[in-house]
Amino acid sequence: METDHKSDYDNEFDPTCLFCRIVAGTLPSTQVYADETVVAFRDRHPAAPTHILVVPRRHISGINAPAAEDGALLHALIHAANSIARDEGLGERGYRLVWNVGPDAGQSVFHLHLHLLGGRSLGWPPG
Ligand code: DGP
Repeated sequence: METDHKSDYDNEFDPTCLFCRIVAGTLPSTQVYADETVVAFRDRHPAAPTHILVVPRRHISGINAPAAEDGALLHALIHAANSIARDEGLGERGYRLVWNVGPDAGQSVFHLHLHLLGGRSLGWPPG
């Protein structure tokens, strides 16, 4: 799949950000979805048989950033996540969508990303 989308879309880009570079195609990833707003790729350290990260193309530091409170952006991310989950065969079994925010939640990459986890029974409460 074509991964160098940056020239197609005039969005904010932080060259020091890992996920900006993945979105731009300058770092490799296994991409499973892309549209004009959102890119999704498989997590490098999967915590479940299906573990996909759904990210905006533009750089936003996390779901707690003011720029994340954009209805159209949130709609695009959630719509993409649900569509990917169906494509991954998780529609019936179910899946989990997770935003990690800050140190207690273990956020390690400061480019907004929605985790899509599934393919096994997921425990609750999370660890
Ligand atoms: P979080 O802890 O919520 O910030 O999640 C960051 C996730 O990003 C974590 O599950 C591992 C994943 N990750 C980190 N570096 C890379 C990478 O270079 N490629 C991919 N595909 N995933 C990465």
